Amino acid sequence: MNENSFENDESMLALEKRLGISRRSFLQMCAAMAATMGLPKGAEAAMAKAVATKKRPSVIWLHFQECTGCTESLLRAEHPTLEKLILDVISLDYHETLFAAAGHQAEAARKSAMKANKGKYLLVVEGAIPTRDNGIYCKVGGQTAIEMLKECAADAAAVIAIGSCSSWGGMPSTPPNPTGAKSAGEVLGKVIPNIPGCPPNPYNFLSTVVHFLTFGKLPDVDDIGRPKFAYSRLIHENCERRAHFDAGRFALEFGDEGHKRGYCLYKLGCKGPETHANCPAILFGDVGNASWPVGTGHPCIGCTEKGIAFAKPIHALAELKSVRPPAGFPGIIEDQGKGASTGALILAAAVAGAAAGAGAMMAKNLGKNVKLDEGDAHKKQAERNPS
Ligand code: FSX
Ligand code: SF4
Ligand code: F3S
Repeated sequence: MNENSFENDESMLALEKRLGISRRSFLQMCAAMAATMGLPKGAEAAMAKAVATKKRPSVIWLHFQECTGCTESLLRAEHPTLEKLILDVISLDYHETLFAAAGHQAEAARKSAMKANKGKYLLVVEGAIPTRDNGIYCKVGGQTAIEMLKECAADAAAVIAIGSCSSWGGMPSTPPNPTGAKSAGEVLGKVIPNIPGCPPNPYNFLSTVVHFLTFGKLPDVDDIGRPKFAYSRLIHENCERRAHFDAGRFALEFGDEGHKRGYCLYKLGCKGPETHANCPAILFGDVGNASWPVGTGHPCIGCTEKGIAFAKPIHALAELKSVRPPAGFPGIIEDQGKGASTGALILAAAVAGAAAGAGAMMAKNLGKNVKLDEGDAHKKQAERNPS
């Protein structure tokens, strides 16, 4: 697929106007989403067509116990395309943070959107639901969060939990959990699709919604409801510091020589080895290479994973789920190793037909007008880790 495939396509011309971005950038984003989800060749064209022509699904977005970071991360993307695309792909019919309306007006808008789109709307839930004392610790328009969630879920085509709070309880459920905070799935009594992260990555939400729009169903999920394309791999498997882990080169204190050199953060408590997410592959905020927690020099706290974030001490060593470290560690002053370069991974993705991991590595470089060949990747690595 290239931009010429849609040259005189009126719906695509209209979309260009609507989004204020070129067809080329839009198609690159679709290709990135398709690669992120490991979809077969041709899916990107179907996704582009669906976004350009299909009726936008009505979305009712509820806020319960949370910090609104999920919404903020969707709307404060450095790259304006993402925010525009999200707001273009869905018809956001109820969202307490973004609504100009207030009080009864807002509640009336929610009820009329639910009625008009009965059985077809997507319900997105942000925040945990307090269940102690009949849920009195969170009320909106006189209803408890429990009542509102159940009422809105009854006629929804699908319910998606966004963020760790609604996915598994998140920060509000930290022991001793004074409000009895629970996930949306627990309150509804079933496993629902969820996109954990505190905050979650906006690309994972956008990809999930575009999949729904294109194929009429949500992407495949694991046994706890997380889309497999985003959560089937450990952070540790895609981390740019992995070569240091394997070679036994660790930062032992913030600001020490190993930390300055970009060594592995395992001994500072990095939970990458026991946390499933695609953060190192798709990054955050569209600001370029290394824009994810470990990339900036902070250990992963396991924010996507129940029982890790807000539960395990931040400095505690992670359980190594897939790989055991060597019995003895070399000193931290050895020469740095070199991991797979981004260029090599892009090539691998092209050869392998966008297999989930390598495809995601490719995705992070698409749509950003950054030419990352092998030379650039090495240069960037050298800038990050001067030796
Ligand atoms: Fe905040 Fe969302 Fe964390 Fe929770 O994200 S970023 S506390 S997951 O529900 O607003
Ligand atoms: Fe990366 Fe953390 Fe794994 Fe080290 S322990 S390689 S910093 S994910
Ligand atoms: Fe969260 Fe760890 Fe990713 S802290 S954002 S899962 S790197």
